[in-house]
Amino acid sequence: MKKTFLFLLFANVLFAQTPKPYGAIPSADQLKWHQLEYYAFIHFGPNAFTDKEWGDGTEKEEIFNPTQLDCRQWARICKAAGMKGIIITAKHHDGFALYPSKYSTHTVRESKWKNGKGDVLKELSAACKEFGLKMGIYISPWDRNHPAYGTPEYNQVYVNMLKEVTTQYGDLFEVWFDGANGEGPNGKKQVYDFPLFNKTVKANQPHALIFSDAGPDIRWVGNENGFAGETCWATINGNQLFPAYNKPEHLNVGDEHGTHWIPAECDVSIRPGWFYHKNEDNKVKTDKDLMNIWNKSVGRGSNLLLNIPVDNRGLIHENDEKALMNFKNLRNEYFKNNLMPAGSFTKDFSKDTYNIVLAKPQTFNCFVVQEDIRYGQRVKKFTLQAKVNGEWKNVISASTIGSKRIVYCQKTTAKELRIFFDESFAKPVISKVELYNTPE
Ligand code: FUL
Repeated sequence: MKKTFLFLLFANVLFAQTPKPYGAIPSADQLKWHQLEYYAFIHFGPNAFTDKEWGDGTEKEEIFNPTQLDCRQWARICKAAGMKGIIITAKHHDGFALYPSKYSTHTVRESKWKNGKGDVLKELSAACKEFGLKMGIYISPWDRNHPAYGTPEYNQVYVNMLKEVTTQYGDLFEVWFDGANGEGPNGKKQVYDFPLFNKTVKANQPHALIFSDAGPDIRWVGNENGFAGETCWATINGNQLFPAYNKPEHLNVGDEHGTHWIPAECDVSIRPGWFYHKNEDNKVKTDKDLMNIWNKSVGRGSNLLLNIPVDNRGLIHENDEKALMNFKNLRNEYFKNNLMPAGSFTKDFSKDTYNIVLAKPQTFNCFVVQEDIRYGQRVKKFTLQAKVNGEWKNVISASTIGSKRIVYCQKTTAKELRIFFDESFAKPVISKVELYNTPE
């Protein structure tokens, strides 16, 4: 009798602590990726010297000659900005490789930079290591320079280059496949062999996540403004997706009950262009613009991949650095003082309500909530209520939560709060709640 009772008690505790996963769930590497939240994109190459966004592949290699290139400066700034990694354009659509590839004659080796002895990826890899940042690679399948582009041989050329970048520069956290598929120098279009590309990445970097319009690990968010859907599911019906998938609204929102965990990543540039243009020196996004993007990317359960173009000196421009630091300070100001740190409140989590009693009344205008996504994304709609003058008032009504949700409301003062899960596919598993009084 006693034993059975103990067993039941134990089983109960176990069950309470380890809920059964609901639907598609993230892999261990995706879980780690969610925690990164914010990292840099660096677009750099001949375009920084020709003032173009899309080089046509005929640019002379000698124009690539950054006289002050300093990957340590990039890494120092990204680290100070609070970013967790850097994804660099190892090769953009113009085909120019920032490393001396054996499979191309359009690379740093043919340029004047360091008399052809330089390797940007090597320098970046060392700088990332030194500053404790992760490294990722963007390597454009579209190649407007390579003579084999548009023929079946090109897929093998591309795979060979993929092998180089995935074996020579240490661990990569992400490999970024751009969907652009235009004509090569011979006027031909390529039929990309994505299954082979994916296989190559996974063989050499089993922990790297692959980004593309169609995943398989991370999906495009469907726009280049940095905005995830107000409702945003990390789950999506992956079998419906393909490279150059033409339904951005679908990618933006995902699918409730989606069959695969393929979270959205928000890529956006700190300037209008992806590459450096002098005439955009005064068009750098402000800390407030970036905060708005933060709320609509990280604040909707996605990651923010913020592009900083490196200029023709080979440096991050002073104006971009300033904007990044102002943004870091503003984020600190917003999220420094959690009014509801662990242990400062009591909670009672019943079936569809989460009751919270604070130690003392607090004035807040921002609520941050996270689901424990190890158990899937469950909540479809929730309401935050506060007891004001003895009466429960709705202060926030929002849809999905996922890895993180940041929502704002009118300034409200209350001691008692409750979260109603209006719609949830299974009992919600909330890992964290926070409350802030932000400047706006
Ligand atoms: C797009 C490209 O065409 C742009 O040049 C840029 O690299 C952006 C991130 O992706 O598809």
